[in-house]
Amino acid sequence: MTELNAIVESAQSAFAQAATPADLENAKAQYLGKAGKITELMKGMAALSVDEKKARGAAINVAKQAIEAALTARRQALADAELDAQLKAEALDVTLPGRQRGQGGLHPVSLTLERIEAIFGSMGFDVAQGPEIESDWFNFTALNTPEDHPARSMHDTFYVEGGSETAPNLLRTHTSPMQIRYAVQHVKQHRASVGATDGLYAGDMPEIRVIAPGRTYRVDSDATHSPMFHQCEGLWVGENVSFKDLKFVFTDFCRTFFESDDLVLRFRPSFFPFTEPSAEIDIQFQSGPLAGRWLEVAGSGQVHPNVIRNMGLDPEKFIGFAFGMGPDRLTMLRYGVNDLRLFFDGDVRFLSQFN
Ligand code: 2U9
Repeated sequence: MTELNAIVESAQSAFAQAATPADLENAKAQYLGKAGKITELMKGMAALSVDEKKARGAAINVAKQAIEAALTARRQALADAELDAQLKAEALDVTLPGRQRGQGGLHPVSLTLERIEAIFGSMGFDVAQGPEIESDWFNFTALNTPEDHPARSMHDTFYVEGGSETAPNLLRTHTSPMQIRYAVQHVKQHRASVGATDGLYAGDMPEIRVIAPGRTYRVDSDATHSPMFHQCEGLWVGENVSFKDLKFVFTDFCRTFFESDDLVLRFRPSFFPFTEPSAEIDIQFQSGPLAGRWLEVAGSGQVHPNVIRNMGLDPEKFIGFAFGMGPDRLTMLRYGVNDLRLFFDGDVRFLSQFN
């Protein structure tokens, strides 16, 4: 039966050459398929006698079983090889360093805001947060800046449609509106608790001591101005508050904030519609890298009587001081950053240096 042996050998060699399961199935079809060599041999037995069929059939069956055994062995070998390759590809290198989740941190301006809040908090100031979309009334008019006031042009901002005297219609240009909101609420609650009647309030009242940190907006953009910037304003209203309290509070704040007792303050006369008299506050370090230069850090003043009235208080009885500073600028000074835009570009290489 050399013919059958030759077929078996050729099947074994075809199976051995099949490199993939698909190749192997194609090779199988050539031998065991409907038109395969073994099937053709079976069909060819039709003309043989019964005895010849017996002998020929048995021989073909032996060959068929040998081919099937070769097929099964090759199938197993290919499956083993595939599994080996997969295991190799997915092998874990336990000596590789683990994947770490990137650690986040606070934005440098947020660090400054937290610092400011902690320092003023320790001096008994409340922290007030409020709307960034404000009404004309709280942003300007209540702060002694009526519609035709020239100071409005320095506060050019983004207006949204609609709006009326009390409906929000602009992006706030400072955080002062939050302080007047806070003061009005404080006075209202106190009046209700003592059952005070109409008119400006002139009775006893706990002092108003509050800071308002947050985002503010103006149409302005260069290395030291951004259309969105931060402010933190402070307000202290009572019966006996004076400029000397302002000077003490602000000196203490600057020394704590900059971690240096080696700095002095100077008050330069200025103008703000909501304070009278008003002053710019400059600081000068006596030592260190910034020593000798006067640096403007805040505006301030005694709260204007019209603003005290808009809180519902009698300006003959109540007096106060206010100040306003730019946390962006304070952050630049503290860390020696010279371009404000770096804070808002969102470049993690810059921002991650502060944590
Ligand atoms: C009320 C009454 C008065 C807040 C004040 C300033 C002076 C001031 C700016 C300085 C630089 C902010 O960052 S900046 O643009 N602010 O100069 N702000 S007095 O006066 C108030 C606030 C609220 C009810």
